[in-house]
Amino acid sequence: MDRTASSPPPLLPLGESKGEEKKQTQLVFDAIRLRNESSIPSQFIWPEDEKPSLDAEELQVPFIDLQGFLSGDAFAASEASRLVGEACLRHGFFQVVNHGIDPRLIAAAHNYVDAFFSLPLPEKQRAQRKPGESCGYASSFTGRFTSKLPWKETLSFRYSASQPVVEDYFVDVIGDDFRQFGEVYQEYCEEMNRLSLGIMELLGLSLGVGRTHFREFFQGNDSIMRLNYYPPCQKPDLTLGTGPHCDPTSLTILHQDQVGGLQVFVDSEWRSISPRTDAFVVNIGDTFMALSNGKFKSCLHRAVVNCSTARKSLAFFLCPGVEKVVRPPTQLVDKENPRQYPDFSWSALLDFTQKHYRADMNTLDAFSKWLLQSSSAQVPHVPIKSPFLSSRP
Ligand SMILES: O=C(O)CCC(=O)C(=O)O
Repeated sequence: MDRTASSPPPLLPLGESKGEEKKQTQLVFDAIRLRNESSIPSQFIWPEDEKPSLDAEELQVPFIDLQGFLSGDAFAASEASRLVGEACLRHGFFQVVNHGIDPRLIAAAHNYVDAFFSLPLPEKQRAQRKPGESCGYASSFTGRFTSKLPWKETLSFRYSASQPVVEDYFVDVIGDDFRQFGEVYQEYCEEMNRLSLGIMELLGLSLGVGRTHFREFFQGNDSIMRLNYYPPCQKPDLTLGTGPHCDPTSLTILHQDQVGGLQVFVDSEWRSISPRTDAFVVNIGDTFMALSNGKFKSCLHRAVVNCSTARKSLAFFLCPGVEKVVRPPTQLVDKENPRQYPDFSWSALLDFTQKHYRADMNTLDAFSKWLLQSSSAQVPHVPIKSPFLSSRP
């Protein structure tokens, strides 16, 4: 759609700083208009070597049937943990089916994504994410970065295993009319919490540290839920919906709608993971990679967009409680397997990714280096005999 005199440009100058030499203009990604534009603003055009392949081959990841495990069958638990372990040693991605989450709840969560993102921009901006914060509404990352911008809008909010903060968030920040949104996402997050603690049992079994170790570690988790909305783009071969990154969090449970767009970097190639309504895509994040002493992989992934259909995904990011020290269990550390990363708190890593570093495939190494350089006096002493900085897959 060509812009007309009466329709303002989708990238609106929000404000200008009165610098002596140069003006700085902040942009807004107004998806409702941009989705039909035949050319896209340069800030959304990715460099040649990062441009997407829209026809990536399928990545064969295991489908873990959780039914037996969830009903207490010990053999099913050991089989599921074996498959989970194999996937996590290789790339850290697998899918779960028969997970016990009501499909009506998943459908409702997707419907509310549509409802929220089709609101006029000023309404969505009631929840505008502030600089340095990890929660709120973000129309692309125009306020934070000036290049390689993602073609998406997101709404992120906190989930706490101890308080109904999701419900409160919608009412307090967006308004009383959004109470039902809050109720649905509160319930959805509670189910994600339950599922992720179950998966923590499988991860504990597959790492040989027992069923309860990681479950207990994440019992009082302080997690993040993100709603992703990718509008159509008339130049999908030039941009990315979500740029390549490893999740800094511990475990991600993703539900994608039927459109498709998730890609994972495995064996030096981008591969896609096609949607399946009855499955959740699960992946290890950097914090769990540190908890496993580098054994289980946090893998680079991204999302591509298309020219005809908006895509939605629901991402629950399990994170430790704020006071927790991230340190692998003693069984995973010995002479042959020295410590790979220093102790850290999740809040320090979150702060690093919000204020100092744009998450990519090297976040954990960069963070470890930064921790050691900038605050060695404050980091709890960890006796290690090897360099922290491992070479990443
Ligand atoms: O939408 C997707 O498929 C991926 C989303 C993602 O990687 C993220 O939200 O961090």
